[in-house]
Amino acid sequence: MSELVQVTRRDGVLIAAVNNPPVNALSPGVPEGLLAAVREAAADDAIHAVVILGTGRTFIAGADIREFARIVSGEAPPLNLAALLEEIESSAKPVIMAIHGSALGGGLETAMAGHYRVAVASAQVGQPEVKLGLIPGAGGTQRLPRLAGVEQAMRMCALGEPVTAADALACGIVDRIVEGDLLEGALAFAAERPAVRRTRELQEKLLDATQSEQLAETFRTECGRKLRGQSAPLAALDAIAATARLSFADGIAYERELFDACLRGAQSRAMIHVFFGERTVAKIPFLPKETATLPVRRAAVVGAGTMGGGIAMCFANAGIPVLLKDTTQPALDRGMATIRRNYEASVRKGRLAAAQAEQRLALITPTVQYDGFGEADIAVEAVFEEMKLKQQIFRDLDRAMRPGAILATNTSTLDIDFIAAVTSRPKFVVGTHFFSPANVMRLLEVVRGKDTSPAVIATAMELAKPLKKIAVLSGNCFGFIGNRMFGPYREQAVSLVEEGATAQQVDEALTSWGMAMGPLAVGDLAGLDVSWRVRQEALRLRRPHLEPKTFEDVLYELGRYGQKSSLGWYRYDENRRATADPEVEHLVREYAAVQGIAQRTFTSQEIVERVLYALINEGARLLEEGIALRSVDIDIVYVNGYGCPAWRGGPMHYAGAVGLAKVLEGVRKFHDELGPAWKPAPLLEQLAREGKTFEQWSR
Ligand code: T1G
Repeated sequence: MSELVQVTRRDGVLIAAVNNPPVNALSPGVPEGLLAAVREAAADDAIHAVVILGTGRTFIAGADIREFARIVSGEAPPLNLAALLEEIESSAKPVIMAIHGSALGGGLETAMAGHYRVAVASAQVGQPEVKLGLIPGAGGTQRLPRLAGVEQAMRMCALGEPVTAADALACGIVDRIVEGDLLEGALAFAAERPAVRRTRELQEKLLDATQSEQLAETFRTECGRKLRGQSAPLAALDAIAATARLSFADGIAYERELFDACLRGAQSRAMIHVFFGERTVAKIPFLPKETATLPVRRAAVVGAGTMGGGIAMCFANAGIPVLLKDTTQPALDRGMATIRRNYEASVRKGRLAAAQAEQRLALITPTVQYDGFGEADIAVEAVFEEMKLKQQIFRDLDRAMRPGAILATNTSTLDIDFIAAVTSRPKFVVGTHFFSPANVMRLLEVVRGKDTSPAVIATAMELAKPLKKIAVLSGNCFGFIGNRMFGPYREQAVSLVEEGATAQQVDEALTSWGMAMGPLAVGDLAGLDVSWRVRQEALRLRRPHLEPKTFEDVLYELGRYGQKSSLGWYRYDENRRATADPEVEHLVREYAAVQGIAQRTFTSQEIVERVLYALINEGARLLEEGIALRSVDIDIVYVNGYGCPAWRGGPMHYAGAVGLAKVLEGVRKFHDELGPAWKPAPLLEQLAREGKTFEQWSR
């Protein structure tokens, strides 16, 4: 008995329990242990059935993702799960899979190689491989359609979302929902002496080639919209559609071919980088794991505007009572009305039950006073991006909050230390930069000031979990990680238009590359008045390499603030749909003539390099300065806060994919052509010289 698969016997049933914490991944030794258990059962006449389940918190949650890089590099043998599972399926004695927690990827594939599946009601099953740039590689695209039907299989494999045990029962993946103890339920199922039923032999739910292809086409369109640029979803659809024309064995071979192509592709490397990166960012090297955190049972938010209201919702959604303060009742009423509208929209979309929405609303207490702040464990300031105002609020909070409570600011660029300096408790002051809309965006930048204590940093990072955020720790600089880099990124986009490109050409180049929105359209979304104020503050702080004036200032001075004023870089209709505005083209050419800016045309590749290399170069500076702990922290900020596609892995991962020597060559060229803003970051030069990627660097 391997320690990874523990075998026991009861009532003539051989029980194989996978014991590979934390998620019972199919690491080397686990599939072999399962196969050995099934063979042991076959050889033992006293055994009439096999039950396979997971110990701890879940069934098998998939292949061991950490193995993939080793498989691609040849250090580890290719995945041969499909062959192992087929042998399990060939067992002459019924194999019953008992599912709790998550049966995902190879976990569900293993379950489907069983003859029957029972599950507890709280279990979920899915094929989320596309979220890793992969497709099911152990028979999932061939067995799932045979159990659940082609349409359900296409939806699960192409979109990657898991389904509940109840839905799995309804569509035929699961045979029974077990009340009470899962193992007892599985043993009772085995005691009914079910006949062996091999999934691979089921044909009645398969479709003919025409029907399969029509369905595949429908899902290709949906994937083109929801998963733009990703290749794995399309490969998964091809594998499933092939069930209409290939035998099971040939279907397995075809799936294998498509899986291997995905595994060796850049998109899978990028998405696996993001998968682990989203977990790495929670690990703070200088914070021992046992750093005590402070309790957060009650919260308070100051400012009932868009951000403050969204932040209050985050606390309410986590079940944490929260005071929401503004200076006037009308402002407060507006804020509460927006929150109520947001919850009503979630109920309308079926994301929330009406009762849940009411419960959450009831956790938000509007107030125009600081009364009650003394019971809060944390207050988050979310007012106008103006230092004097923030300092005044922190003086008030310092008085209103109990000793030991945390004072957090949602500032997106301003100096945390300046804010902490006006309080008696700088150790308890921290930045918690939410991204708009705060109740939707997953990213949370936690910003440590020079005096922020380890316990407060650990508490803010830990708070991300109940708030369902991904927290990334940032040092204290202008713009922290995301906005510090977004400055040069957008400045280059504006410069390209000043030099002859059109706004839509610049935006389309970046959206074709994969960004959710182009840099100029983002300016219109956030508000050119907001970015103008941020620029003025940056100029006042004498941030290096900033042009004193850009064409975007002209748009601001004309009152063209973007979507909020229906005019910005683009013209917006009542549904905020953007169209190119010839007036802007005329204005920017006029501006360029006055400024004496030479005009020329640009290719999309040049635009992408100009804008992304500026982002990467600034990211390298952040690493040198210790503002970002690791390059993956920057990648996670950009994937979760700025619309960078996971299949690009984030700007720093992308730099590695391009090759740092090539990036450096481009930066040097721009430095020669465009001046000091393009001075290559020493870290970029060093790593390019050493032939390394940013991921291979650590402080
Ligand atoms: N392989 C290796 N490590 C994994 C892992 C996996 N499949 N899943 C999780 N971990 C690690 C994770 O990095 C973290 O490590 C710890 O486990 C806890 O994870 C052949 C090819 C199961 C829903 O995509 O969705 O099968 O940070 O923090 O919030 O066709 O983990 O503690 O060091 O996420 O409770 C398909 C991925 C793989 C499932 C649990 N399977 N995992 O969530 O814990 S490809 C997946 C999850 C495949 C086959 C194909 C979640 C979870 P550390 P966690 P959680």
